[in-house]
Amino acid sequence: MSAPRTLVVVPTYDERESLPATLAALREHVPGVDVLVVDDASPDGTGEVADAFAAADPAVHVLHRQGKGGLGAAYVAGFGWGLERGYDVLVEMDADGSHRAVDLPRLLARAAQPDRPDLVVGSRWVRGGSVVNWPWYRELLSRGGNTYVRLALGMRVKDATAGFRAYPADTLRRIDLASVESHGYCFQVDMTWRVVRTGGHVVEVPITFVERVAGVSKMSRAIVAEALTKTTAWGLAHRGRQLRALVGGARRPARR
Ligand SMILES: Nc1nc2c(ncn2[C@@H]2O[C@H](COP(=O)(O)OP(=O)(O)OP(=O)(O)O)[C@@H](O)[C@H]2O)c(=O)[nH]1
Ligand SMILES: [Mg+2]
Repeated sequence: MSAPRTLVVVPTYDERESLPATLAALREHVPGVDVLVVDDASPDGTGEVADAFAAADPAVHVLHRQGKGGLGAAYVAGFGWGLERGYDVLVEMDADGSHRAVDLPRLLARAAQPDRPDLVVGSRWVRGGSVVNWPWYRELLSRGGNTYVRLALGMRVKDATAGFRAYPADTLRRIDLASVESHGYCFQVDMTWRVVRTGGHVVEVPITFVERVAGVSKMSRAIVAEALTKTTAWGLAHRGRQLRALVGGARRPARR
């Protein structure tokens, strides 16, 4: 069997300083995969930096969008681009150096194992996973957020907010991508929940996550609030469905 065609989608907004090292590391550690930079008209000129890479390397592509539309919309556009072109596996990866290309072959190898997971998450919070250079409050937010997600949705996934992951194309085709409206890292929870709700098998592979050294984080209160509100709403809807199923089951007369 030939190797699956893989596309790494890298969303960028003002990542001029970090993008070159990210692309160089991808080309070095996973030379067989293609890369799509999805840039939202970054004011710092990241789009032109990406264009220069694409001009010099046929494996690098750039999708230019009109303006800052959020991480989720950038990924949905990038996935659409990749699905149209027949890629078998689509990868999410940040441009800021937090996700190490050196970890990607393990994610891809896991995706190709015979049990065929529907989603492979590069996880900070499983045994062997770690975070480098995070202040205590970032770790608390991520661990606390993930615990809340697990309790609200009843999912087993330890790092549902992780943004380094690999999807077989079939998984993305099954999900109604056009209806995904989440913007910030809530997008990651949204996608994980969609995979789980459609009966998908999610596996986690430990990664080392490194805090960015250049550029600025796009994390904001609005992004945390979006994740909290949406997760709570999905959790309530889920628990409501469970309750209705329980009550419906109790009312139904037992079959003889
Ligand atoms: N195209 C596009 N990319 C975005 C947008 N917002 C964030 N990104 C990119 O998404 C990736 C993750 O964003 P970060 O700012 O690192 O957010 P984060 O990883 O949650 O936060 P930090 O851990 O503080 O870095 C980076 O490559 C960003 O440049 C957006 O609106 N559009
Ligand atoms: Mg980051």
